[in-house]
Order: sequence, then C-alpha cells, then structure tokens
Amino acid sequence: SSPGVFAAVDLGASSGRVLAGRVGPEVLSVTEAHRFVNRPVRVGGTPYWDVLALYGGVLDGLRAAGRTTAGTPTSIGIDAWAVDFGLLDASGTLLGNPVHYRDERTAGVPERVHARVPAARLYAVTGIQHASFTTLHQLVAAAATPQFGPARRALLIPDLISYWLTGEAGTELTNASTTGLLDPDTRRWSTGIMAELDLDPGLFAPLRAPGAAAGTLTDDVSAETGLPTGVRVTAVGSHDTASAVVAVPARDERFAYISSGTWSLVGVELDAPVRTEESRRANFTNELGVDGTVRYLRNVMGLWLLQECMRHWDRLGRPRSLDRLLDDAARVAPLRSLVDAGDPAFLPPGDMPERVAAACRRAGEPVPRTPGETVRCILDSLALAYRRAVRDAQRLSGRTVDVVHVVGGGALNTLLCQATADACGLPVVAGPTEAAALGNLLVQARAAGTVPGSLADLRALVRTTQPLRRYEPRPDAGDWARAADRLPKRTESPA
Ligand code: LFR
Repeated sequence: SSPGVFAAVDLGASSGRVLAGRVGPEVLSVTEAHRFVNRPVRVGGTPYWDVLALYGGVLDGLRAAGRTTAGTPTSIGIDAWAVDFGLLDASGTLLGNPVHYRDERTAGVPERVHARVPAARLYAVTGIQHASFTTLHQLVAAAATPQFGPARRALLIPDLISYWLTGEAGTELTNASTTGLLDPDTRRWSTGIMAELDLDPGLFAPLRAPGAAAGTLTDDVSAETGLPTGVRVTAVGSHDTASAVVAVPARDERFAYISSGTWSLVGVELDAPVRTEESRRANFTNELGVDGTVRYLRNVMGLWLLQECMRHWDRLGRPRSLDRLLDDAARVAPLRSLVDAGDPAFLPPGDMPERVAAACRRAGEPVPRTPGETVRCILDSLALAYRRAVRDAQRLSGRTVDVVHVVGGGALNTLLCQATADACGLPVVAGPTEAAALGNLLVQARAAGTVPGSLADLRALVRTTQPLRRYEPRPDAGDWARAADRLPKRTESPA
C-alpha cells in the first residue's frame, strides 16, 4: 500500500505541537507543522490550563499541517498529558478552565478517599499509583465546588479537543486508565469504586480504544482550518506516554523505557498488571498501553525540576540558556550532591533552586551554590531515580531488561543520557525525541491500513527510519550503588 498522510496533535505540559506525517510500510517521515507554548495561568492562587489558547494552537497547527509538502491529512490523532479534565454542562459548554494537576486543591483528599476506600483496595482494583493528582482525587475535590452542580460530563484533555473538533464525546482507554477509576483486567470503568466515592459513572463518555474512529471534523472546524470536511479524528493512545511507548524502537521485550519530558516515566511493558502489595508500596502504576499492553512504570519528577529552576532564574531577571546550564553542569564533579527526585515536595511550582538546596540540607548533602551545581544535582538525582525504577520494575514484574530506551525531549540531553547508562549499568538508546507524535501517527496509519502489523512491526519502522544514539555504561563513572545508599529510603505509598 502507498503511504498515508496523517496529523498528530501532541500537547505537553510546556508546549504543544502539530506534526504532519507520511506513513507507509517503509516510510515514516514527519514535518513539524506548528509549535506553540503551553503557559498555565494562575488566577486567585489556582493554576489553570489555558485550554482555549491550546485549542487555538491546535487549529493553527491543523491549518499549517494541511499546507506541508506531506499533502492533506486524512486523519488526525490527539494525545496530551494525562489525568486532567474539563467539565461540561448539559449543553456541552465548558464549565471554567481545567485546573492544572499541580494545584494543591487535592491536599487532604487522598486521606478522605482512603477513609472510604482503603488504599490497598484501590490498588487491588485499579492498579494505579498513589498520587495527589489522579483524576479520582481531582474529581473528589471538584465535587465540593459550586461549579460541579451543573457538570454532566468530564472529558480528559485530548478527549475535550477531540470533542471540539468533531462534536462527538468519548473517553479514550489508555488515558482513562490514569483516572484511577478503571479496572485494567476488564478494561471497563470500575463502577464499584465510583459508587463507593459517590462519583456518577455517567460523568464519563463511553470508552473507545486506540485505533477506533472518533468522528469527523465539523463544518465549522473545516472552515477554520481549510481541511476537507471528511477528515476523520482517530483515537490513538491519547495519553502522551502511551503513544510515546508505541514509538520505543525496541527489538524485543527485554527493554525498559524512560519517556523523558516534564515527567520521566520509567518502566517496562507487560501483558498483565502487577498488583502485589510490594508493587503498591513501591508505587508502581499499571497504566494501559495500546494493543492490550500494560505500562508498568513509576513517575519520576523529571525535567520539571530543571524547567522550574530555569523559570525561577528567568523571574529573577537572570535568564540562563539550557545549553549554558548543561555545559556548566558538565564541569561539576559527578555525584556531588543528590536528592530524592521523587519527593512530592518538588511537585508544585515555585522556587525550585531553593527547594533543591533545602532537600540537600535535609539529606546532609553538600548544598549546591551555583546554577551549574544545582543542575548537576538534578541530573544525577534523576539518573539515580532511573536506576532505582529500572531495578524495581524488573524485580517487581519478573521481566529482565538489557537496554534502556530514552524517548522524548530528554533524549537530547547527552549529559543525562550518559549518566543514565552509567547509573543503570545498561546501554541507553536515545530517541526518537518526538516519540509521542510518532506513536500517535503510527496508530492512525495502522487504523487506516497504510501500515500493517503488530506493535513490534511499528517499532521496527521507527528503528529503521529515525535517528537514534547509543550510550554505553562506563565502568569508571562513579559508584552509583554507593550513591544509592546515601539517600534514605522513602516509602512511596501510604499504608
Ligand atoms: C506525561 C504525563 C504523565 C502523567 C503526567 C500527568 O506528560 O502524561 O504520564 O503522569 O503527565 O498527567
């Protein structure tokens, strides 16, 4: 079959992009049609997503995608970060801006939830990590607000964009799994848990799996974008991490992945969830992937630590470029200062250099004095957290790995990739950087029949067409096992 043309909308916590791709049995060529910033806005102390600005960026991007040399897309796929949602009233109108998952409105909510449904039972049913920001906790917080009264529907971010493009509401499965309200065995809502928490199952639109049709562009959208009315929206792994894992260029199942962006999602791909008590205590999550897979992973705080430092230095009027910071960090001795990169103290926005310094003080580590030292501390601490997650994932799941694939923007960070190889004692294969968008395109292409095959075939196409870079572990690159003992072990999950 000849290549098809598709558009991928990929919304991340700091930027959104629209890519146009030609995808066929031996072709995977992508052009970035449009990139725009995603700038959360604080109002009255609450951080919100500026979702209309994002939607505006999507429309601009689709218009641009229709004009690339790739040709006119026949289908569009949308992926974004997980857990967050917009509430709609009975007429389908958005009730206020979606609240950012880093908002602190969920403080105290997990305790209230666990008083009704014990943490162990939640994990036994849903297999989802304990985190303040899961949809479950956010919904319980939202249910106490006046806005919730008229709410008839909760649409996850990619589903909301899809609804605006097509007028059809649905809930894509991989992202639905991050709500903490889905049973990964039946792949249906856990209506039992919903009932126990007084959440109305009717809030969620019907589930749809990656590859399913999700509607066609409305006349209005086609006029706005210049795309033909017949253009379809196809459900993809709408959780960005699910799409990114599709595009991991692995040769076989013996791999770990790090989807490296604002977050670092570190884990393995399994056929079935692991819901042991040990797994729960280690706070591993069982999110759903495409083709019946399970993404067994841990959320590591990720490049957010670095991005938020940069934002702080900007605010002080002392902006520093990423290249300069990485050069400075490269000159600092490795393993100088370490912090627990999974500490929830790092979750909210704020003065991150000071928070890193405070964590060093608490842990009895040398306190970084310069931006270079702060960045070195962050990168080493991330690599150490990756080491721990890769080892824990293997131990808890029984899956052995011989390579770590780093995908997403973090694959460009050579210092971090090398530290990751050193820390894990495994080769790292870095790339592709636009993994989420590629996974999004591949699932659309397969649904349209322009590429045949299994997940392994899709990955082979990525492997043979995309630039990848390999890092070998260096035996003399510091004692990471000893470094791991410097930090106190933190229990990840509540009793
Ligand atoms: C990554 C990601 C993570 C999810 C976090 C919050 O972009 O989707 O997988 O845990 O954002 O939604």
